[in-house]
Amino acid sequence: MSEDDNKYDFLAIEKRWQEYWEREKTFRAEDDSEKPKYYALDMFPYPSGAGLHIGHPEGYVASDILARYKKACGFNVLHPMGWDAFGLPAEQHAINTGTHPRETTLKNIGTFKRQLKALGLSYDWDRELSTTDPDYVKWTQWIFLQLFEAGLAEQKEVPVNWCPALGTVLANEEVIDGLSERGDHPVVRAPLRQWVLKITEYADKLLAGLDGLDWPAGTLRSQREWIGRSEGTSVKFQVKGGTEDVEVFTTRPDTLMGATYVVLAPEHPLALKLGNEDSVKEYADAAARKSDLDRTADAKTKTGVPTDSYAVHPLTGEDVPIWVADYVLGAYGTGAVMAVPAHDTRDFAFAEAFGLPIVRVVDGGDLPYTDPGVCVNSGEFDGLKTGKAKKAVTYKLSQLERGEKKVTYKLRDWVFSRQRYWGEPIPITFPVLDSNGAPLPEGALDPRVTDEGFEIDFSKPEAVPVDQLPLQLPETDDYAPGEDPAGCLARIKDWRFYVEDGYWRARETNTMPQWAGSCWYYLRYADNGNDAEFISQQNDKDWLPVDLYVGGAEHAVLHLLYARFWHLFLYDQNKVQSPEPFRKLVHQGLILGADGEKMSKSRGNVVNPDEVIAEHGADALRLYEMFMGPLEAVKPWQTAQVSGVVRFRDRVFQACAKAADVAIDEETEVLLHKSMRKVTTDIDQLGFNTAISQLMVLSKHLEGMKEPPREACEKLALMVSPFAPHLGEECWSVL
Ligand code: ANZ
Repeated sequence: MSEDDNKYDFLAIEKRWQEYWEREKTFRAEDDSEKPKYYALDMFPYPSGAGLHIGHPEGYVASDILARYKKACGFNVLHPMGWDAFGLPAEQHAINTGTHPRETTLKNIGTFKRQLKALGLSYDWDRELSTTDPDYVKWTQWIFLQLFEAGLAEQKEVPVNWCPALGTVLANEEVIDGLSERGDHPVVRAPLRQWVLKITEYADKLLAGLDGLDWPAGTLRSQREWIGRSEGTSVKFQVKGGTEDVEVFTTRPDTLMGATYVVLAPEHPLALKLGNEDSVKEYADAAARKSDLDRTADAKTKTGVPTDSYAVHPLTGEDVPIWVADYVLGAYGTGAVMAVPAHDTRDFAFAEAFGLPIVRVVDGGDLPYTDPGVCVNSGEFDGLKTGKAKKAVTYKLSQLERGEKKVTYKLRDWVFSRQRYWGEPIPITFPVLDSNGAPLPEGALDPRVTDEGFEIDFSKPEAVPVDQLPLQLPETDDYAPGEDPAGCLARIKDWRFYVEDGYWRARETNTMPQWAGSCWYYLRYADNGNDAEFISQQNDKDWLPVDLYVGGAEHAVLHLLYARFWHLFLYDQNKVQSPEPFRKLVHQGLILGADGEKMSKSRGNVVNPDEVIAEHGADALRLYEMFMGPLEAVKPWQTAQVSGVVRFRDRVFQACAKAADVAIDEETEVLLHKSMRKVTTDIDQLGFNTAISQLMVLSKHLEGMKEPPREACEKLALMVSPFAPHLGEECWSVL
């Protein structure tokens, strides 16, 4: 054999096997199989214009290794891929270039798909889906309607940051001193009619469900903190000389005797009714422009204004002043606190700043003393330890009808409306009324051509009938947001207004957020193409829950909480049979540039997967990304090390190419069995870098032999296959 014959021609070999797998549908998942199932899921990508980046393959290869390994072990494997394809960038691109977002999206999907195929991932492409497919949108809308009918989707006036110039609602982080971060346009805090999903009704279930999950500890913690269940006591302070009560929420009722003032959030309904209104109003307006994070940061100097009123202490009957301050949040607890400066850090800073009294009621170290201890200066409660005192004070308050046990959550209901084009239309319609408030008959006037003489009755939302789903987006070239807070669809009047049974009706013009489509895609893969149901009972039972879910830690809360919420809801409705969708979850670590910094165009440290594949091959890219370090670790790209895995690949091939029918010697046999044990246990634990190290040792040994025993080479090829599948196939066929 000449040198050249021996050279591993990865470009031709990889292409050949990829074509083979596609032609043979090697990775088709079988419905109704006798085999045990394994469902390996990737977080599906947003098909951006930039194409695949080097971080994508890391998670995809990891789940692919498990999928291929389980298949080899006799499992019926479901390993699908799809596209999270609604969202802002395609719409922004449309506004800038006039290209319809659907066109951009299709083009980008084409690029992504080509790139993923070049990696040799074992997807069942027959199950591919895009959240923008009409057939998928239909069921996303259907699930929304299930929520609507169960009373979990409702309209609410929600104060939002509305920027008329940009024609959109902005997040708190996008507003700086009342101006939009982008473009410096004025932003007003205005109540807007929004669709809200009542995820708070699922707070306890979402919390309880976390206990049984094999998820990263940090992600479980993030979800628990996000839900933020807090047990405490609500206490009513009567406003002196009035009939109103200020109700506060406290986790330390044992410190009630040390409450020396009461603080209302600037948004509190009583804030502008207790005197000193001008200052309070000015203060509240300024607070409305700050983020909650800024307001509550411990390090911030505390600001506030006094009202002219006092509250009556429920136990002592003493007067305590009522203040307004923005370190108290309007949307948490009751939006008011009893301030105990001796034992709470923020209250202490505030009392110091404004000269308010500080009374110690828990024995212990320096003030503020925030640990538990024993009650002092607390009358009948003196001598009680914190735990007992909490109960005793709460009991006393309940006797006086001035308080009770209370649980609060940090979790807020989910604002589900977007005033955008490129999303699923919310499948709801409303009656149109004439100027007398009666249903507007066809022929009276045409709401498509005039803006006057009629009104939409938002108080009577009605579901679009299921047989009319999907409710599709209208075709338009006018995607730009505008001055109408109802969103850009409100301008497309031929779509918005229609006649039914002789009367005009109006469609909802808000669309769903991008989160909607990613809430249930893993269900659809298991029964893609089912026209009659979003998933059949049988396929749900056969495939769900997902056995392994791999994706970025940036989704620790929102996506992973929203998806769990929809799934738990569907479970309660008897539509799915498992309460939790994702049994095991793993986050791949970020891949940094060679300089140890986050990859970015401006730094010039971006590695392009297409180039790596062209130069070294897909197997080399796969092996390198798995060999860089533990899957979850953050790690820098080091191009020089790619040649190390290339040498390994070539060595495996050389060994197999010269395999001989000779009896296996003892040294080789011991090493082989040790390797089999290590590689299989490592794969089960997703310890891919150490599995590859072991395979390197084995391949070096075999390649160093004059006549490597065929039996050992076959095992090597099998073990290498999940990591470097083209190599595995090639070796197997050579053997
Ligand atoms: C009196 C007190 C005394 C408190 C003390 C703490 C220590 P978590 O654990 O996060 O639930 N609080 C209540 N509502 C608030 C709001 N809307 N904005 C800001 N702070 C609020 O925190 C509960 C505690 O946070 C409550 O207990 C209250 O302060 C404060 F020695 O009440 B505490």
